[in-house]
Amino acid sequence: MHRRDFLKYSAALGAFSMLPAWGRVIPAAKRPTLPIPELLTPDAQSKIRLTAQAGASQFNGQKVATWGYNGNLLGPAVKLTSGKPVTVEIRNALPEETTVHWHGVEIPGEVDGGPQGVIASGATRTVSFTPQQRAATCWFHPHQHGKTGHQVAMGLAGLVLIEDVESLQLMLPKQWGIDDVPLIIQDKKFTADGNIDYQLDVMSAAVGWFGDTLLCNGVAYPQHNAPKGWLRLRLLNGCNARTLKIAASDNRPLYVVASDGGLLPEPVKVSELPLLTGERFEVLVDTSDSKPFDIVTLPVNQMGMAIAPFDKPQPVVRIQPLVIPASGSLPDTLVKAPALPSLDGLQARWLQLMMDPMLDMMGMQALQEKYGEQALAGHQQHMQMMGQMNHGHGHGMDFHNANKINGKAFEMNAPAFNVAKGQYERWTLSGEGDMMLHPFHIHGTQFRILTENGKPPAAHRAGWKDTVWVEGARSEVLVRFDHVAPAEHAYMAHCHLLEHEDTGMMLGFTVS
Ligand SMILES: [Cu+2]
Repeated sequence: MHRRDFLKYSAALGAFSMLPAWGRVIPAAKRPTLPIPELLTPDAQSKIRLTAQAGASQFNGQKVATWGYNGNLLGPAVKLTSGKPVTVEIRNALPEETTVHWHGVEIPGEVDGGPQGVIASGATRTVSFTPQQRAATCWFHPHQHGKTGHQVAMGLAGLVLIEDVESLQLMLPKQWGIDDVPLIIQDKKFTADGNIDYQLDVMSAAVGWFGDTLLCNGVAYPQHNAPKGWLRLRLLNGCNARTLKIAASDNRPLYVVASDGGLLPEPVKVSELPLLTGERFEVLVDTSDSKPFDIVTLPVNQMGMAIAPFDKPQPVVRIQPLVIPASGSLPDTLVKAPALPSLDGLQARWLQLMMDPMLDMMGMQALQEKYGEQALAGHQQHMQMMGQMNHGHGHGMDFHNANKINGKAFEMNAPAFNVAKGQYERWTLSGEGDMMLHPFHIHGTQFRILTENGKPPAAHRAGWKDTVWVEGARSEVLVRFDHVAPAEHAYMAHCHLLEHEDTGMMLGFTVS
């Protein structure tokens, strides 16, 4: 047991020590304990220190080189309060350049940590900002252009928890690591010599990088012992490319209380909860029947992602209810949802997401050669069609710039357009033309989804969001930017399938 876990358990046991002996925790013998990221709050000077560093972690008894913030893998959960300023000192102790992007946090482009916010190896960058938004579970991760996929795969990711008055007044479970539990879910694969087996190549540029091992907070299939009652899970899909479909192994319902940008008007009961890469949802689960169960991810119909073992449900974490009762509850209503403004006369923008058809075909061929027919997840016809279209073309295709928006691969120094600060705009994100999944993310805003891949959004996706599903059809979002972003620190709009992003499916835009 790590010292941190021990402290956590001591604290939990301390709180429960009034209970009779039969109420005490009986630790599971074999399964690893779910590690809980340390809460990092601003100090008396409103300061937080993060160091991106190289280290090592153990997987399957093997030592593997990993990267983390303030540790070997992943990072702390940075807890901020809406309206309170914070200064973050970011030291880069990695052997290469990196950036730290505050995903979902509405702050000026200058401090947003996009690909222009480079921190050289050995250097420190200090950013100050004041989150003004609603309570939400956000996250931070690298955004180094062309390297984001690799740096995230190496382990760089941490949570940002924003609190506000409203969220504190609700009776939701709030005991960090006890009944308010983060689940950072990622897939990885390893080389025999103890490294994370990452490639950015034609195959991953087309379908994304994926692994064969599922990790939850950095360990495979851990266990969490939870007080009996309402358990709050803060889910983050931190995978590079893999869509998750979260469920309880015994089909007990999940009550979604928050999406990317904050609390929903009321809980939404679901039995399955798909999460695109980069997305967060907070769910409450009732454990009052005292029966243990697993949180699992079910197979998804995404190219490359049904390869074994992901052709079957994969356990994420075992939940073992304790005898002691939990203190939180599931409120009937959460927060007031502001009505959508009138959509008449809004500035409209069209972002056409495009994959070079040659990359599309070559990527699928590579996938089929390596993993067989089933890896295509029913897209065989599409591949044959692409093959006919591309016959004799595509020699010298540069996969590093083969993913595009509106016909252009990402250009660092050429923002695509300027948005007027504080004005609503209606953006259409079109995936028409290829059959690939594009989880699309926009910096500097929490938006509302008007239509999602040609349909009205599901109830739990109709609140505050920063990532939207685009897959062969159109999605429309209502965006507004309340901070400025100059050309030197433009905001990004991009596919959050990290290998699509790294190979060009991203544009910068300014706000003034
Ligand atoms: Cu994409």
